[in-house]
Amino acid sequence: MTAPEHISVPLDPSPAPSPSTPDAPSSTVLDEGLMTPGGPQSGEILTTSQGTALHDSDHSLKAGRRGPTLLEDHHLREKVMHFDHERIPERVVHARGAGAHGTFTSYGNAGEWTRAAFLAEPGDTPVFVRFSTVVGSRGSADTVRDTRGFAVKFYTGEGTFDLVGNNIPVFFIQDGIKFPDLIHAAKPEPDREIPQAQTAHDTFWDFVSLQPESTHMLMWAMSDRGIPRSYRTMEGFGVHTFRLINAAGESSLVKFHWKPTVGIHSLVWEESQKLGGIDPDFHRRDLWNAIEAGAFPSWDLGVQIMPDTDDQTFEGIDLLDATKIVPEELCPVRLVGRMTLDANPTNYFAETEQVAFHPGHVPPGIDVTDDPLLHARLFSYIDTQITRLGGPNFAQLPINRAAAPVNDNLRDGFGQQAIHSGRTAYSPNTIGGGCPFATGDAPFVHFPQPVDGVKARKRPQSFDDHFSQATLFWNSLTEVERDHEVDAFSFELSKVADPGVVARMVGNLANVDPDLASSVAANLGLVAPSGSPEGDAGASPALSLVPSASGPIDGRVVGVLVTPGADIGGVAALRKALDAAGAAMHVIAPTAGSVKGSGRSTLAADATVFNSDSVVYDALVVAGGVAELDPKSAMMLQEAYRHHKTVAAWGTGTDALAAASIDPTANGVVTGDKVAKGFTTALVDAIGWHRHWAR
Ligand code: HDE
Repeated sequence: MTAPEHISVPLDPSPAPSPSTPDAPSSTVLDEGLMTPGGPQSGEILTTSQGTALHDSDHSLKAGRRGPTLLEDHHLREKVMHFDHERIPERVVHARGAGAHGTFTSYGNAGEWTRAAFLAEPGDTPVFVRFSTVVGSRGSADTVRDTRGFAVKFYTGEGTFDLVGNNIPVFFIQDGIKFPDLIHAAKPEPDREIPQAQTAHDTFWDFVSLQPESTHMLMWAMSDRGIPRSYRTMEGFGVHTFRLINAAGESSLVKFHWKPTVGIHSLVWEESQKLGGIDPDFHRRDLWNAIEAGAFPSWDLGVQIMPDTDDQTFEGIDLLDATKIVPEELCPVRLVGRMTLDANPTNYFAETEQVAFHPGHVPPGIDVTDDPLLHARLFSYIDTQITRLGGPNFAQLPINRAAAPVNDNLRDGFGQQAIHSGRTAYSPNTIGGGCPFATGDAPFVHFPQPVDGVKARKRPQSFDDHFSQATLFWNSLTEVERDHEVDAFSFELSKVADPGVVARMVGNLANVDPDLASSVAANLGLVAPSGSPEGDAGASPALSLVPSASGPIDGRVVGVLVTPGADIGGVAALRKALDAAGAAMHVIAPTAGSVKGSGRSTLAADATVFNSDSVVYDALVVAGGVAELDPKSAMMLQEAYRHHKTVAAWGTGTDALAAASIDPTANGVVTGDKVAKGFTTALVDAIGWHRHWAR
């Protein structure tokens, strides 16, 4: 897979003027030599970093075969020195992530609201996306209950736009000054460094129970949204309200949404916990494999457009309060383009690790609002890169380079890659012919918003409503989703040792909904507290994840259990049908290698019963010809069934279902005599429902 052209190929250096030319214009010339032949990875010969060919890199230079090692071994010292410094500090939040390249295709219908050409006009813009968890460290498991980062870098022709969002549309706090407190509370407790990548511990719930503004976000985090099936099946949100400016200079307020084209799907809690051990890379692997298989993940970009009024509210909702959504039923999400991810990174470190996002990277036509959470972010993101990427020149790293021409008068510093030419790195100047100068056809101009106020550490009164949208969220869930919500709160709070913290939190839940609070209290062996939830908070059906129809199954993985004697023709036909539907199929055999099937042919195993588990599959099928399954396979079927997944069998495989006590007539259980069209159609349809909650 190759990266978009502007990333794999160095930017075109402007012709370097001769240093003797007195009025040579200053310009940024990135060092071509680092990327092309002659750079760090060219030719077939192993060399030192200085290009000296080596004859041996396996033995240190010693005085005699048994040593000692000699200090003069410059190759040994360089090799170990470089290795010692291979790691850079991980991100303080969102440390664990996975990235991919792709393209954003604009529908060209947003010109009414924004002059940003990549949205206003039809056309393609290269993107790099990094998905992440928030709390865990770089090596933590993918499937933990957490918010997911959804950060998109658009390499637009008018400058880079970073949409640095999450898979949850609200946040825990309203003011960025509390972010260090929130993260300190969520991270492992500082004396024991426990627990990793978990919020189920005292300090997190201590903090959030004291911050009722967190309640709405907690409702989302404890819902199925906190344990997505895949990065490919998550929504994304810009969270804050941003501003769009059109060619006439008019401003609208906007909330950004990413809608996955394959639907929004989640794991069940038991799966997510098991996957943490069985495949900690589950989401990273899923993204990588889907792209390699050509099941390119895609999302529609949607905007909710609201008038930029003096009070910046919409239908009574304060648009500067990041703990609030604007329900889609009140303001429609209009689709303005589609993003498709079609290339995996070439090198994880160079791309996924070194990518540096910043909510302040906005091109002309997009601007920020006064959301106090956003304002702290506008400081934080480039500040953090100084520690993480070792200096101020991170914009020159290949993955961070703008697609638009750069001529910035920024000079020197650690990690400088450019060989700047000319004498003038300042403006205005005459010696450099006046270049570079500030203007251009469509420069970035901050929206001239009037500002007036008295300095105070206070928040607006409209930020005081902490529960009504938490209640709205609860009202919008189906029964099964409410059960999951209760289970999640119960699990997390059951891990909190301090009874005062638990009581305070359950007390907050009583202000959301009495059933929620009493169910959680009952699970925790507590008396249900009373609260004062809002009577008419309403509901937003768009917030429920339970689908109303079967959806696409692109990138899904179906396991087929076989034993010697399996119906190999049927397996081949099934593979063809699933392939046509965009899904992958893995043959799970008793041993590695191949299995002898019916007749004389053999079947290659993709996985074995002993190296796989039901939780890594979206559906399990027992092949015809299978007489009896071993206990582990039977357990896998039962587990898939318990997790509400599709299970299926054809021919004698149906006996194996019965032997595993699975009712062949139950919802989401597909059976047939052979792999005919009726069987494969029913199977694809059943998988498209994702889960069968009715059973
Ligand atoms: Fe971040 N956040 N954040 N954040 N955030 C970082 O930036 C920060 C917030 C988000 O894949 C850091 O480069 C503050 C909200 C994502 O590289 C850091 C505040 C939202 C990513 C930082 C917030 C996000 C980050 C860590 C409160 C959703 C990963 C390394 C004011 C809209 C980006 C880095 C990637 C990363 C600070 C709150 C999303 C420390 C101070 C709200 C997706 O700068």
